[in-house]
Amino acid sequence: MAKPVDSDMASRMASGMASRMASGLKIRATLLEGRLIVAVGDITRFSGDAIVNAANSGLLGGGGVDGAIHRAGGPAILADCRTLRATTLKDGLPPGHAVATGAGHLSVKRVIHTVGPVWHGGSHGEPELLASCYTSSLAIAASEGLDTVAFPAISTGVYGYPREKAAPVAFSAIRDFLSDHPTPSTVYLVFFSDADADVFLAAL
Ligand code: AR6
Repeated sequence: MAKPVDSDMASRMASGMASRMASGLKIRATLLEGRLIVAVGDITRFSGDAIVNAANSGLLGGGGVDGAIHRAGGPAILADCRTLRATTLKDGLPPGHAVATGAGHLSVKRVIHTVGPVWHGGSHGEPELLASCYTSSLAIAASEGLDTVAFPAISTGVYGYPREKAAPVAFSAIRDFLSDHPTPSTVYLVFFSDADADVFLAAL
């Protein structure tokens, strides 16, 4: 027969569960003195100040995490993207750049859209462009006072950037930005699976 669980134990279990599941995501590791959290889950469930979208230059939606963000956020995000394309971004958003929109139904204030590089073997500026995605997105967060920001693993899906090569680029860009800026106070790197998070952690 199972042992009865006393109330102290029940509350310890509940609080442990809460910390492992903060912001709707499973926490896998905490780095950079608590300012970088490696998590697993669906980034559209993140509750905080901003989510970063791995978009394309057209900014009008797509597959992968881009499709998931537009589906979960609803039409307000696409409406903001269309306004940008009609005004300041007539030629689209270049790789390595970032721009913010509203977040529709998501549990964040802003979506920061960035365009990662397509992987062409690594000698076509891919690492610099990938680092620039993280840095440009973080610069928007800092300038808008967005304190908790979640990133997906930019370029590592449809755009084909090898996960183990993207990991140190993402980590260094985030570390360098945070060392110079108090905002955002906390960055989440959200992987879609435990296996993807394992690759990231092993590659550091
Ligand atoms: N939550 C967290 N991570 C996710 C989710 C999710 N809901 N869905 C996918 N991922 P990708 P890219 C992971 O392809 O490589 C789109 O069509 C996924 O496992 O979304 O930058 C755009 O419109 C992968 O690790 O983005 C562009 O055309 C990571 O997110 C193009 O894809 C990025 O995969 C951009 O390609």
